[in-house]
Parts: sequence; structure tokens; C-alpha cells
Amino acid sequence: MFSKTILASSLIAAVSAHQNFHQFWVNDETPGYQVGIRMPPSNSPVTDVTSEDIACNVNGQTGVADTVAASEGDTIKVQWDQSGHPGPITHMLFGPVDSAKAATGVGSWFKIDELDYVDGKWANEIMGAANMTHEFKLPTGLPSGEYLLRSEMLALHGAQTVGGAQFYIGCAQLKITGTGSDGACGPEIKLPGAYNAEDANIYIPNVYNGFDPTNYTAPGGPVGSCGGSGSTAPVSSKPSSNSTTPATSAAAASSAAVSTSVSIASNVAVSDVAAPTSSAPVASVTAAPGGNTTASALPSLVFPSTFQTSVVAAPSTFQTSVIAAPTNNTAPSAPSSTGSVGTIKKYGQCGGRNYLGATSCESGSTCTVMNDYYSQCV
Ligand SMILES: *[C@@H]1O[C@H](CO)[C@@H](O)[C@H](O)[C@H]1NC(C)=O
Ligand SMILES: *[C@@H]1O[C@H](CO)[C@@H](O)[C@H](O)[C@H]1NC(C)=O
Ligand SMILES: *[C@@H]1O[C@H](CO)[C@@H](O)[C@H](O)[C@H]1NC(C)=O
Ligand SMILES: *[C@@H]1O[C@H](CO)[C@@H](O)[C@H](O)[C@H]1NC(C)=O
Ligand SMILES: *[C@@H]1O[C@H](CO)[C@@H](O)[C@H](O)[C@H]1NC(C)=O
Ligand SMILES: [Cu+2]
Repeated sequence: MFSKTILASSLIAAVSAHQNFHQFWVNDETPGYQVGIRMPPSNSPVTDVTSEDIACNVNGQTGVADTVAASEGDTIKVQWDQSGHPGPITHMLFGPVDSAKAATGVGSWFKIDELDYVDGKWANEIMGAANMTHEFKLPTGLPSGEYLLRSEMLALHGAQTVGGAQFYIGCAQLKITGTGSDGACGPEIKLPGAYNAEDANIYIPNVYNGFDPTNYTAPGGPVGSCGGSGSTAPVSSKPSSNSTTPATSAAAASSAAVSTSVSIASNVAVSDVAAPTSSAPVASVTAAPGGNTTASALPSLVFPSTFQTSVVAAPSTFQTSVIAAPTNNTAPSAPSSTGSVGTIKKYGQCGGRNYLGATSCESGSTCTVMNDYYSQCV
């Protein structure tokens, strides 16, 4: 029973754990941990798809110092923090623009990569088996120029309520050498704009009750291309390089004597980069041992069968609270108040089933129910 309790606890932790895109490689070379990536101030998700944060996350309109060199056709590997949240990963490009550092990312994007649900596993599980990495190739036919690369992991564990889907997003700055001409790539979509809270791949009322993820496709439309073999030329104009200069780029500009484009080879050693600041990885739900005797009795197709098993095997106190959550989304639980004191920072967890922590939010934020087992200070 002891180990089962641990399992139940760890899956709850996994449910409330968040993640960031923290590193990438171009043909197996990396500029370093968090280098070239616009890191958000926390590892919390964006849930308002109409917010400009849906483009490059909170503070994502502000450039970082390094823009990393790549060429069309190169293999990009991204690495994210550990994630037990079921859902797809997608990649998009914004550009070409004169300066990736100055680009806001608010505007036109085109999708270059997508991994959804394959052989019974969501992208986050597939990545979990690959040290939380995922690889894809930059399309050929890209016009030379600078770009933002947007990596998005969409978490669907709260998708049974409108606004419950969680978008984890990070944008990297690339300087790409390519052979295409402007306007070659598409189709383009707008962010914000292309996602709607009630889209069928964002709001999934039956996500815990009969939803079949087999043919699920992530938001943002199909993976595009850059001209080439017979594909129709995209009709939309190239992304605006307007970049109504981000608030902080005035400050950035004052130090802009330094070149903003760096090649990986000339970059700092990884060991010079600041240590990770995000929270330690939480055990993935896929770590639970097998045995799925009663898994079919549970409705969820979202979570791996190992997840279901550990829930079923859990002590009855956990069964009640954990199993009840997915099957009943009509009455989101109020933040639990079990006497813990303290104030939660904005974007922190402040409630949800089995949550035992403090429930008051720092001033300027309010504890808001995201779903039955997750309330957040927003
Ligand atoms: C997993 O990724 C981390 C961070 O990049 C790295 O330090 C570690 O060596 C990787 N582990 C394996 C087995 O590749
Ligand atoms: C998924 O797509 C395949 C191929 O189009 C189709 O045969 C199957 O019925 C679809 N499954 C669901 C659940 O829609
Ligand atoms: C770009 O800037 C022009 C001129 O300031 C403006 O009219 C246009 O609306 C802007 N476009 C976008 C997408 O912001
Ligand atoms: C799990 O369920 C599948 C499908 O019902 C079955 O084929 C498999 O043998 C089960 N595994 C265990 C360990 O019971
Ligand atoms: C959901 O929970 C609420 C409150 O506990 C209850 O009134 C309602 O009947 C439940 N609905 C279902 C479908 O179980
Ligand atoms: Cu999370």
C-alpha cells in the first residue's frame, strides 16, 4: 500500500507540474541552456488563447541577446522540462524578419512540425522516453533571414472545461540561411487569432469520457511547406516585421553595439550558462509500473494505461478524489483550505483536489479554478 500511495501522490504532483522549453540543438550543437530562448517568468501555462501571450508566452515579445545560426533542412532538437501532461507538441516559424531580437511574434506564423498521439502515446510521453527531447527538420525553401521558432506543448488534462487547456510555449531566435524567396512558406496563421477557446482540439468536453485521441490534430492547422514540389503558393503576405518595438528593446538597443547574431560555434560554453532555475523535474506518470487489470473500467483515453492503473490501485481515499475528478466536471472544487498559510505568487497553484498548500494569492492576482484539480493565481 505504501508504494501505491507514493504513486498516487506522484501522479498528483505530475498533474500540477508545469514545464518550459529550455534548450535546443541545431544539428546536435547547442548554444546552451536557455540561450537564444525567450524564457517566460514562470513555468505556468497560457490559457487565454486570445492573449498576445499565446504567441511567445508571458514577456515573449521581448527579445534576448542571442540569435542562433541555422540553415534550411537542419535538424532542430528541442528539450523541455519533464511533463506528465498529455498532449501534442508543435513548432512554428515567424519570419523572415530583419531582426529576430526585435520581432514580437505577434502576427503571422506557419507550422513546420507537429507530433500528436502515436501508437497510444501522446507527444509528451514520447518525449519522456527521449529525455524530453523532440527532433524535426527546418523546411527547405525557407527564405534567408531571421525567424522566431515557436515550440508549443499543449496540455489537455484540463481540456474538459473551456479555458482549461494549457499552452506551454517558448520562442527561440534563429538566423536561417535558405534558398527560398519571400512569401514562399505557408499556410500562415495569426497568433493570437487562429486559436479559439472552443475549438474541438482545445475544448474537449469528453476528454475523460470516451474521447478517442487517435486522429487528434493540434491547433494551428496543417504543417505547411515552403513552395517546392507542386505545392500551391501561399496567398498570405509575409509576416509583418513591424515589431512595434517591445517596451524593453529600447534598453536592449542601447547595448546593441554587440552583434545580436551568434553562431553556435562562437558561443559560450554550456557550462558558463546560468544553472537551471525552474523547478526540479517531477516524476512522469509513465514511471508507474504496469499491470492494467481494470484499466478498461476507466473512461480516460488521455492518460496512459499506467496512469489509470496507478489510480485504480490507489487507496480508497485517493480513488474517491482522483477518479471522481475526471468523470465529473460539473462542479469544479473550490480551492481546498486545509489550514496551510502563506501567499502564493501569481501563476502559482492555489487549489484543486488533494492540494494541501496555501490558498491566498499575492495581491494583484486571484485564485481561479482552472479545473477540478488545479486552481491558479492569475
Ligand atoms: C538528458 O538531458 C540533460 C540536459 O540536457 C543532459 O544533461 C543529460 O545528459 C541527458 N541524458 C541523456 C541520457 O541523454
Ligand atoms: C481515424 O482515421 C481513420 C482513417 O481516416 C479512420 O478509419 C478512423 O475511423 C478514425 N478514427 C476515429 C476515432 O475517428
Ligand atoms: C504595421 O505598421 C503599419 C504602419 O505603422 C500599420 O499600419 C500596420 O497596421 C502594422 N501592421 C501590423 C500587423 O501591426
Ligand atoms: C493490459 O491490457 C491489454 C489490453 O486489454 C492486454 O492486452 C494486456 O495483456 C494487459 N496487460 C497486463 C499486464 O495485464
Ligand atoms: C457532479 O458533482 C456534483 C457535486 O458533487 C453533483 O451534484 C453532480 O450530481 C455530479 N454529477 C455527476 C454527473 O456525477
Ligand atoms: Cu502543469
